[in-house]
Amino acid sequence: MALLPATLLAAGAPQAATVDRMVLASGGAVLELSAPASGIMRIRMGRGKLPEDASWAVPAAARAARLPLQVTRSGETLQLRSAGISARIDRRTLRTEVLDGSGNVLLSDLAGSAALAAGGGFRLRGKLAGADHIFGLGDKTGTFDRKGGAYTMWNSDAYKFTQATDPLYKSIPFFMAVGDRGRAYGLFLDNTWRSTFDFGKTERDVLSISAEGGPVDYYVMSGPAPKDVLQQYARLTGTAPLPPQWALGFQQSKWSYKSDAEVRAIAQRLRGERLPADVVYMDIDYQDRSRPFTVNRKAFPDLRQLASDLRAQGLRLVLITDPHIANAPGQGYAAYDSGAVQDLFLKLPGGEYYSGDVWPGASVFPDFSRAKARSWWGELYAGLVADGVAGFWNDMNEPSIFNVASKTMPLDVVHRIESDDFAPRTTSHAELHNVYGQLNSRATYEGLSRLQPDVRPFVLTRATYAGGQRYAATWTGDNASSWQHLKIGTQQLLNLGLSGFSLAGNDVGGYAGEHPSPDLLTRWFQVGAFMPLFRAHAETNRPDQEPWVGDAAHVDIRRRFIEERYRLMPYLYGAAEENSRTGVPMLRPVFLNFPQVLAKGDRLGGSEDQFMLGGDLLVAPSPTPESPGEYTVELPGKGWYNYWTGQRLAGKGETIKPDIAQLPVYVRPGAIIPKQPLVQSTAFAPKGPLELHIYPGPDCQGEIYADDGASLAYQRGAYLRQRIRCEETEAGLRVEFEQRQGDWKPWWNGVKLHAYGWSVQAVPDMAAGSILIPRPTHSSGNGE
Ligand code: MIG
Repeated sequence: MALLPATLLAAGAPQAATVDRMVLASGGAVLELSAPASGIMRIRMGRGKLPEDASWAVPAAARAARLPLQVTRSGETLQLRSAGISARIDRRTLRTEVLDGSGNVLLSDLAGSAALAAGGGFRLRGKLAGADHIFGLGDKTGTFDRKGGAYTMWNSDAYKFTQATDPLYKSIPFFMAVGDRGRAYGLFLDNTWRSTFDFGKTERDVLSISAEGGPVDYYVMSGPAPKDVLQQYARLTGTAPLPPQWALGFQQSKWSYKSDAEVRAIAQRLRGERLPADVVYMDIDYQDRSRPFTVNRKAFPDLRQLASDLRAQGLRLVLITDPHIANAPGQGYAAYDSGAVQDLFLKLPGGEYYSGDVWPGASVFPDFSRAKARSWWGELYAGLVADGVAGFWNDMNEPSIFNVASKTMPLDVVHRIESDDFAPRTTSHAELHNVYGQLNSRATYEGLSRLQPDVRPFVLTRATYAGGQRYAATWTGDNASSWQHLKIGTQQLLNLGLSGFSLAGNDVGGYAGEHPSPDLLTRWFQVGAFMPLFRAHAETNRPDQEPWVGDAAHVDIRRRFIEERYRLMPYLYGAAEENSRTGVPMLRPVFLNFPQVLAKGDRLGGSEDQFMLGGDLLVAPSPTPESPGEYTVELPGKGWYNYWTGQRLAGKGETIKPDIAQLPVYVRPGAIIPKQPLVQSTAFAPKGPLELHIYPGPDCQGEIYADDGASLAYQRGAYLRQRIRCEETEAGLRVEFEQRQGDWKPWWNGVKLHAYGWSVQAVPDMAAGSILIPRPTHSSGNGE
């Protein structure tokens, strides 16, 4: 083991040394520190030896990188400095302190060797210095700010969860601590076992992280801005791939559209009502006896024809495929037979299959931690893909099991790890439980990529683990049709976005419980139209909940909001592309774009109910959405614009009197937002010019990104990226088009510039260079 250079440890040797990692042993424990990237310190510890260096979240290449560590010693304290981050370790106790690049302590007193419990497991304890707010941990409910709370990681089917339910479906053991002055750091514990995070709940200002087993293997990220932490986390766990553009369209789901005729009727109605939409989902009832990878041919005699007829209407099909395979030997059930032949299902310690009850009845479960099982699973999609099914939905992958108190499989079910850079071994469900859903969605994603190498896969998963954003979009599971859920859904998605998962949504209208009132459904459509994943879904045996339900006035409002989303598609798509490159989520709390709002204290600058879509749009639903009472919107500065009227606000906010037809949305002064003519589906090319909505103000700039929306041709240069800037001058408003990148030829025919407070102008294209919009002669208008 490469220990610290002996010279440095020798008594009275104060000299410095440079190493690529530092390993220290004391009290039976071995500790290792390394810096895989600028601003990131990785800390591992084990009893007698270090834990295995392998991960389901952090790919090998990201772990292998090592920046130099500069080591100095004073007395028993070793100081390690790397780019943007440093650490101090007590040689005797292995207690560690992590500091940022300027020497500010981020985490102090991280328990050293004493953290390791005798029987496996550990409890890390540290002081939450300057951590005024805590965010992350995925879509857990509780409170938006996790400070003062305690949370458990254990993927659970949480039907009709509430604000008090924990754990939920996902385990994303990553959080970000943010101080009142906007300085942030992050911590990611890469451990898949059941773990808990206590943010000062049990002991004030003390962070306590414990796990029942598995490695002490965590990363501290030094920011300093919240966005920097997200980029550091993305550097470790990856970013989401660029989604197909249709995934940003409106998606209509229901448990279940049960027949060919019913699916066609839904498509017909969407088009007949002129409700733009891109996707119709088919839930479990399309299958033969709920068996994954079968189709009930009585109800769906010709899936291929159905998919192609829908496609002609601009609609794509997404089908559910649960991980439970009916335990049906000798019945000609191909998914079972092919998996059994290759011996890919999970077993009990005695060697027989583990069989659990789920929708198909007795079921067996693929061993997704074997690369071989994942590639077999991926092949199961061949038939559905050939039929023209566009995307897949991986549900129940916590995994969820019926009729048992634990709601999942026994902890002694045996998994095999044969994958990535793990040493091959068997292990128990206790280790693999929290990563089962992530590996299921990985198998789906990689399978689809192999089946159609030049098509961007779309996978929606319910359960996942850190890093799962590389494979699938997600939703928050079985919410209820209540005002409370409409409200907490926003904070769930904000925290998901701060945990690596950008493309996410809540079931619009609510999934379970009482049928939503017309007002609740309308409000949900309004908010959903500004969320990254916009999918309406509801439980079985409930009255219809599609956007056309209710009186014409409500339907009109919902239509208007869905339409607005389609007009904003170039902006939305740009935000998705930015996420795929940088890890900064599409949906953002206000403080992510404007960290200074945190200085206002507990209200988080309105971040909890307000949210931003991309860098420029701020949406401000009522903090009490059911109430007709007035509320105040505070904006992160002066001169913001009303998105709907284009009028500039005089102050830093306004008082809103709720009106069911309206949802307040504001635009950052200095924004340039690309929009397009209305289409009924992203499958149809818009007709007319691209619109650039220019909202003059400081730092005036925007970007347009476009490509074919579906293939990987953008990776070979078939895209368009162009930055646009504006500046108010004596002579007028100067609009500057930078040089474009990429050689994609976009759909538009000319460009229309809407400069608010100035005028509307058409230009033939966005040739590099600048144009001048003259000062308006009268100073009223809003540009429209
Ligand atoms: O036991 O497939 O969260 O969206 O409609 C319920 C049926 C199983 C749970 C999912 C929900 C889906 C439902 N599923």
